[in-house]
Amino acid sequence: MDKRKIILDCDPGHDDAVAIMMSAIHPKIDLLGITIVAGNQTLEKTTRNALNVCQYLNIDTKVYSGCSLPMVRDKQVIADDIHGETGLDGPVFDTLTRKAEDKHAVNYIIDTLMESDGDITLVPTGPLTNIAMAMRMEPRIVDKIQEIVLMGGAYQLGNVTPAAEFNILADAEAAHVVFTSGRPVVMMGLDLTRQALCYPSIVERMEKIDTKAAHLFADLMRFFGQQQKKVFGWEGGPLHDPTCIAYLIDPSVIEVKPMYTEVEIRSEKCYGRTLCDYFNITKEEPNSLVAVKLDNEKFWDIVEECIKLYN
Ligand SMILES: [Ca+2]
Repeated sequence: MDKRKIILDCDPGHDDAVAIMMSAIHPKIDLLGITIVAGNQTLEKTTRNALNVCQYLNIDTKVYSGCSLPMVRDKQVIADDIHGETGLDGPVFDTLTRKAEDKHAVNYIIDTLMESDGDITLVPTGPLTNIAMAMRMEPRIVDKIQEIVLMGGAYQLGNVTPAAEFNILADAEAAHVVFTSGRPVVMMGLDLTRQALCYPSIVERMEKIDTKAAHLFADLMRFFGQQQKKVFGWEGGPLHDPTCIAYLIDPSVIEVKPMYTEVEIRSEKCYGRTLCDYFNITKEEPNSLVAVKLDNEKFWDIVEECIKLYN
């Protein structure tokens, strides 16, 4: 079977944790490395969370810590209202013995791409700082990237401001670098991920599988669901980041539409907006495939399949 080689660049984060879980085990994915960026919580915490998930699930993929601040702005936006004080509130982990590699995530991304045959897909599920920094530090990597399948943005409603989604808002300049890089971007925005609400019935369905992964999933999603209800009033939390992984496993799970997308970096109120030209009003050549529709049944079947693969 053809395995898709990926680097998962994440900021765990409840939904990032599930993305790690799925990408590390599925036979269609070759998870080369996990790179960490500040986002849902500080870099120290997001790195720790990734290591905790890997240790708990016996995932031996190396973890590289990356950028702790956005490229231009001097303050890191975090999402502790959704992900809690640790950034991964809910599950209880054993004492952490695993450590991140000494190499910086940006250097890892550059070296891995430069040594590759152009067959690596980048999967960013946090702010795009590490990816954009790598592109600026070594522009030759850009042509080596097979595809960028990211979670971020929205062509409709934002979630941190009325205009913007968290990952893009947290480092809009970095997002601008990525969207103007010339490489194909597949954008799993909020329009799509809000179709992946993890209702209590889904949590129960997964918990019944009764593997370590199943219990971790349930502990994560119970906390995540509660917070989402407080902030957005939904009965379930949108499982944002795993949509990228599901798409790589089976592209037919998500319908995408080519659009020209620009990231707003000048506006005060609309900073971080992904301006997706749904109707091609500007007549610009599309630079992104924007996700519009999720096959809900198929998506949860893929999540279930991954959880079942852990014994
Ligand atoms: Ca994330």
